[in-house]
Amino acid sequence: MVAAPVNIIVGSHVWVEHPELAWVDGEVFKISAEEVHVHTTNGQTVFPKDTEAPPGGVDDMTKLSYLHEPGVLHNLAARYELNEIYTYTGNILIAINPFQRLPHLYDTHMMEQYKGAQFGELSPHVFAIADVAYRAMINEGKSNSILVSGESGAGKTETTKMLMRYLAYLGGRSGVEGRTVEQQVLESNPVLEAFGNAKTVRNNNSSRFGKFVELQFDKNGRISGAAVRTYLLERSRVCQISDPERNYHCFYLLCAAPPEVREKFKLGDPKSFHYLNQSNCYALDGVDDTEEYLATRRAMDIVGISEEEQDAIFRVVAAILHLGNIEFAKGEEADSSVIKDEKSRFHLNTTAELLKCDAKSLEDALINRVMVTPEEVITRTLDPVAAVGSRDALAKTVYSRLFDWLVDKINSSIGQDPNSRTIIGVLDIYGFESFKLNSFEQFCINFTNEKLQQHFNQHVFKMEQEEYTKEEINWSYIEFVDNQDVLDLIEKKPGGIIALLDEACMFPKSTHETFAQKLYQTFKSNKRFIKPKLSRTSFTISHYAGEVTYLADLFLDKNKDYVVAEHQVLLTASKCPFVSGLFPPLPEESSKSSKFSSIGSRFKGVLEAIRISCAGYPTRRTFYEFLHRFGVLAPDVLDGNYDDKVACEKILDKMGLKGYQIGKTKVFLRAGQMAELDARRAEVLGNAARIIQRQIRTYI
Ligand code: AOV
Ligand code: MG
Repeated sequence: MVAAPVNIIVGSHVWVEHPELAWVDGEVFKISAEEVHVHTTNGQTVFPKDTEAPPGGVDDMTKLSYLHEPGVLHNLAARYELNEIYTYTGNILIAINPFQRLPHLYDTHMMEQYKGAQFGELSPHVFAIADVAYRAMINEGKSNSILVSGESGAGKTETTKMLMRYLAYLGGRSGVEGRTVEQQVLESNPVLEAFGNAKTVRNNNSSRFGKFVELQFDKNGRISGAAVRTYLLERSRVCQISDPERNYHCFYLLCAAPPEVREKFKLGDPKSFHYLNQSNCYALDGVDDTEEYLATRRAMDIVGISEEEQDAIFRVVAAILHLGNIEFAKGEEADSSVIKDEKSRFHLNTTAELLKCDAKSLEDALINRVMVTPEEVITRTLDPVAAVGSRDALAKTVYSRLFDWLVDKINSSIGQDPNSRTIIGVLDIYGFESFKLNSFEQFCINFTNEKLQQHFNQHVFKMEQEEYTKEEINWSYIEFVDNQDVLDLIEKKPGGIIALLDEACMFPKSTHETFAQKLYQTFKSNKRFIKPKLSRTSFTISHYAGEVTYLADLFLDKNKDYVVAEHQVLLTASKCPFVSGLFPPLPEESSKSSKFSSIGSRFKGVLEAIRISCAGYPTRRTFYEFLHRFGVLAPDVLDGNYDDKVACEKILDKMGLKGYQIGKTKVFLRAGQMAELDARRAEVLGNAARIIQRQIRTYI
């Protein structure tokens, strides 16, 4: 039998079942109508006929009789053919992006079905995962987090929204009109997506920030508050995009707003704005930006952003577009610049008007720097290149402050429940990225994913194995991919790449070349670090998900995350309270842009998880819990005065179960054994209930 990807071709590597060796690997060298001819690596020629998995595949990969990569892929492919996009691996859900709407899969009827259903009873589904978390909270008072992980475009954000919708369904007030907490939580998604998502090469709606949503529940299991935490918005996109990507959605939807709005903000064709016309992509297939503008305003209403605030938000968005159109020419003095022409002056004046600040002050803040020394105040001029840098820095600062404001506003408007004792968290990050050219943004994104991968390793693998060791049960160790060495390479203090980058940023003389040289020297013999031949400024990191080559050229600039003092002064003085509110007077700029989340996980590395869940003991109970639950299966054992461990053993024997292990304090069951015991228990309890009913009836 062959277990291989569905499409076998000549040259495919396949696994072939072998009477003694279980499986041997081989290569297909001929395919005829009835037969596949395979040369195995142990020197045989075989003609396997059948495929291993049943036509629709198995819904839980721990049920696969043999575990290897082709078998897993084959199973996923077979299910995907039938639009079965979800498959379990023990208690992990694997989702494969269908790239088409499957409305019936997420409708109210489906939600009703999964509500309270036993895990594993129905087909694998994202609702089942949310249901487990919700039940654990209701029944055991446990908080839980659901981690959604996958490469860019895999479907994390869509999955997160489904999870939130289902939790809002379970914990919401059905039939209540108006702005309920759960509605606000759900509507925060379109608002954040309008300002934090953009089209990339991999995904038309790519999240350019990480997000952790914490849903708070009251003692009745109703959603009583929520907190949204975001991580590291990609700032560079505001002023720099490459074809065929787009800037953040909000710019395009504002350019498509009703005419009176566009007039008010002096907006026109997106093609006329430098921050948008660096790419040839303006419209997205199947997306109507006018409709998106209205939908975003509606979502803002529900989230609790007032008309006035909405107006100010879009005014700032428009100001950024005008700001980007200000160009500079060389000034009369050396290394100085002036506003290039009338057109640029128009945009300068419009920017100042929209931000409600003084046009002359804006001009000064763009082209001059003031240095205060103990003796005097020196004004230094910027050349046109530096002035463009200053302009772009201002755009990025304003935009990221605006984004932070939205997050804060959503949090304060939904409100936190100080009495909530249990939460369900949902993490949705930007997925692993590897483009033709990768810069600091990809470095940060991939570092975040690397962190999540480590969390996943620790959680699923290390803890699992430690528990087996602690309980002294027999266990042959399975090597899993440990990515601690990549993390050390990146984040070790001192000596890691980020530490070296921060150091380079502090020395005025450093360039990207000296930085790259320093990396080459320091990590010469690091297995995870590769210097590409012939390159003087790029470096390759061997990530858990593959090798990625980064261009170090803009790392220094992009790492410097501080607000230029002149920009701060300019905007603090804005006559618009919204704008000045984005720039509170305290210049407490301590941040370097290396704030990363360490919560989360990721599951490409899937295979290791499957191996452990399958070979391992996915369900375990303390002796006490076990006896409490399954004592009814053998009342004689309970009466027998055995110690707990022996009593557990006797019950398991009586049930005829094999392959379980008894540790020092816990019983470890194989996959499926808990369900079997539960079924027997239900049978016994069912009988007992029937007997009681019958007795009652005879009394009546
Ligand atoms: P991501 O969040 O994982 O990428 P998304 O959740 O944005 O990916 O999914 C990308 C696109 O795939 C969506 O816009 C949908 O068109 C489609 N899609 C995903 N899941 C489903 C589903 N369950 N049903 C139907 N269509 C789906 V990134 O944020 O780029 O890492 O950074
Ligand atoms: Mg996303």
